[in-house]
Amino acid sequence: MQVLTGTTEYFKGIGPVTFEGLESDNPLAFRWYDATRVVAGRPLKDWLRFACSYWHSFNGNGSDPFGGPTHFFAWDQRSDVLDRARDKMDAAFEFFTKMSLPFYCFHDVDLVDYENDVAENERRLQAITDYALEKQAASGVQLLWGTANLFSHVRYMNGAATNPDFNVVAHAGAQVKAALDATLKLGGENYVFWGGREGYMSLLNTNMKKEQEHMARFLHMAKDYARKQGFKGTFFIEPKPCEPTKHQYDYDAATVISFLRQYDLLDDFKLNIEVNHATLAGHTFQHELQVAADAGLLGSMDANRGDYQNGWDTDQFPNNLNELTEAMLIILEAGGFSGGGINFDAKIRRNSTDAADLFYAHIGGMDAFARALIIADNVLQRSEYRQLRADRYQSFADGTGRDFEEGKLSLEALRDLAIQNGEPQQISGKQEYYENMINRFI
Ligand code: XUL
Ligand code: CO
Repeated sequence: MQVLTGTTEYFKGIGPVTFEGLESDNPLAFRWYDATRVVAGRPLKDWLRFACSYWHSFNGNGSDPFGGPTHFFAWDQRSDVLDRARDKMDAAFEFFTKMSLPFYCFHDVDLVDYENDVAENERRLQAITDYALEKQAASGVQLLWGTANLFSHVRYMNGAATNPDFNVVAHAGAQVKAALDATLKLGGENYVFWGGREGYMSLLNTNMKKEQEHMARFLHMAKDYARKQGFKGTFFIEPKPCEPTKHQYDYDAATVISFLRQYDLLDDFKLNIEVNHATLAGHTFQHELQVAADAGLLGSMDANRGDYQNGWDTDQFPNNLNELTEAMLIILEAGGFSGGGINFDAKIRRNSTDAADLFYAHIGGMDAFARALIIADNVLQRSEYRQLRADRYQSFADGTGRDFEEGKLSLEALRDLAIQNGEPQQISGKQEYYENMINRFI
């Protein structure tokens, strides 16, 4: 990929980051991510489809509830709002191309600051997406998905599409319309809905049924509008159980799937599964991926990791090989993502303040995923993993087990078979054996 810098080079002396292999001890090189290496019939770049999150990497300034910014950006200096937005975009595309990141993702307000004037915001988004079109064409970087930030503005404090005040719902609609227009204009492959404040802080003041019906109505309107404009991509819902709300309606994959089914949205929507959202819901990441894959709805992934010692969304860069290998087993067996990819919804720490830290973070994440994919493919191709799992269900392959699966048996027949066959023998689940199989290939 050709490195793309604007008039200023923001990450001086760093990159382009290339694949150097296992012999390399260069911290600014890939040791595993060889984009063109073919694994399970496809190059790594096609399995992984890495994307950079605009919000964490170019807006996230390190502030937290206890202190202000620690990341001071050279692209955030000029007084004119569009000058500033273009500088930020120069920095972003310099980073994407130095990292060979094929995709990026954004919220509307990540690209350019918004005010309270709907028409002015639309004008700003149009102007900055004109610039993004040029940048995409010059670099080959593509938009994996766009979205609208319906949670930061003060008007959304009681929700956006689920707000009890219709005036707020209308503003959410205006914002989503403009974000859809921007996504379409940039050839975005998908569009995401993460309902950060679509939920409640207290059930005492909340009509949950009404709010969920409003959410479904809103999603239908957005989908109908985008399709009418010619959008061919997929809409993703990103489940999360809580934070910032006490309870978010898109709690987890199973909840979202049943919501999509109830409101007739299954033809257009799939899921974007995020690691730390899964763990906040009391699940493993693998569980959420499997639920989505089993429903044929595994659209995309937001990659990050949480912290075992606390219960909030820390959005750290992924580095846990065992966890990622189990995830890649599911993704390989599902045949990859439906339209999506791996978006690093992750941020460098507040005290990671060197320009190179953003590079180390993405290099680590990309290498970890590439390595996990290679390990998972080895497990599938070279171990007894598949066979053992299939053998576990052997009793349904023929005879009465098969009759059961095909609905040919009654409950009375089960009773008679229980007597006829006697007490079953113990069959081990071999959990430790399976766990060792993964470690064997790491
Ligand atoms: C928040 C989160 C969002 C979505 C996009 O937890 O994951 O950044 O990915 O709105
Ligand atoms: Co996310």
